[in-house]
Amino acid sequence: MKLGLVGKPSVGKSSLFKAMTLAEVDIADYPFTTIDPNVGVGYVKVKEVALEFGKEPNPRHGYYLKGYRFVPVEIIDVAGLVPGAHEGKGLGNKFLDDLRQADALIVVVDASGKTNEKGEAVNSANEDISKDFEFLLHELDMWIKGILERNWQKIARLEMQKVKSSEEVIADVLSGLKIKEEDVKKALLDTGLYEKQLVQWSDDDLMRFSKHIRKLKPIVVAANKADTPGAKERIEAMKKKYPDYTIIPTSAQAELALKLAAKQGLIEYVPGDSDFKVLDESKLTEKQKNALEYIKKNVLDVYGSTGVQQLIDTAVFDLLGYVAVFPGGSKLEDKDGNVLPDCFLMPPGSTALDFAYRLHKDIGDKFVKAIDVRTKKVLGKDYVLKHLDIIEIMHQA
Ligand SMILES: Nc1nc2c(ncn2[C@@H]2O[C@H](COP(=O)(O)OP(=O)(O)OP(=O)(O)O)[C@@H](O)[C@H]2O)c(=O)[nH]1
Ligand SMILES: [Mg+2]
Repeated sequence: MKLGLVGKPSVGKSSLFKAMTLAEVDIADYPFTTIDPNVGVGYVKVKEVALEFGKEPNPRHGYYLKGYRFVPVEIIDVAGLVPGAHEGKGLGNKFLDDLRQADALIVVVDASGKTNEKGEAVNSANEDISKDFEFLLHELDMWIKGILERNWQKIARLEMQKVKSSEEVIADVLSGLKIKEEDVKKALLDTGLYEKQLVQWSDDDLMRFSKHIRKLKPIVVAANKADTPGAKERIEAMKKKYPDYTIIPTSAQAELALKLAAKQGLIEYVPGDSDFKVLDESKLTEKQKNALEYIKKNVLDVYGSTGVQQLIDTAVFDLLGYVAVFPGGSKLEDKDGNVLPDCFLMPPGSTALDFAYRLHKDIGDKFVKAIDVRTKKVLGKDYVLKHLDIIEIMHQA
């Protein structure tokens, strides 16, 4: 599972990345702070199932905290994108290739309004923050168009040879983008290009088609710097303008501060929660006290959370429709006594057999039946996995 952060320069992509991964990365108030991509591990938040059995889990990957399991997902942070990137403006758009494998994109906009389209600081806030979003969609369209154009000779040649159908040929070229053949076929039908020979396509055909393909990538919008004055109103206006997109107010800075304070043992904070608890007031410096008050007043009390955890959870569970499934047996422990050490994120529609293969190829090959550990009910290979299922796979020796 991979999520990619994109947006114009200085919106706080690296700040969100750091708040998610706690990795050391460069963050600064000038454009193009990030040049090479950052890759790290963030976590999706899942209700812990071991508690139902009166046990605390021992996760092999990720961690357990106060009733929740945090399951690893890969996060990628890239350079900033500016209008005209596909024509080489700014750092161009070639670095978007680092996001090819992303399952979903987190598009970041600057809710403070205090940066222009190049990410440079401006004095008076621009009120329409959806511009940060609109140009970016266009640049993504142009990036996909560019990939198709670069491969067009190959595409046309393969079509001429009639070895493959046009959707197969195009799906081959786009397979690096995790776009499936059936989706390519649908895009061809929807754009009315299914019957048209590829060599006959006009530039406009290619543009329309590229836009359709881009729409297949799930997008969640992070309206970052939500803690700044006037951000709430700007975010509300953008939500009104784009009711079909999931727009989440975020404060990367607040999330990072809370996570670091928790790490130092100053506060108790569960990522995604609406509040934190100061553990020992006397240990806090005046500056720390003020920072925590600022976060409570301008972020948690206004939005209900810093939004950062919600970004990941929304992308993985709501947009992508994944489910978290725990492999377990009647004892719920592995041979070393670890309680429910694993949790797997499975794509929508995954079956018990898919789960067996995910555990190990041999387990899939030798699948006999699955058991719902809670109810002890026997499940066949076609059983469709549900979120938070605990499944035991029985297989031949
Ligand atoms: N107030 C506020 N400032 C933020 C927040 N997130 C980031 N910033 C500031 O915004 C500036 C840019 O942050 P970065 O994380 O470097 O932005 P970026 O999008 O990675 O920038 P490039 O790598 O240059 O594209 C820094 O000065 C951050 O401190 C936030 O949630 N609230
Ligand atoms: Mg950056």
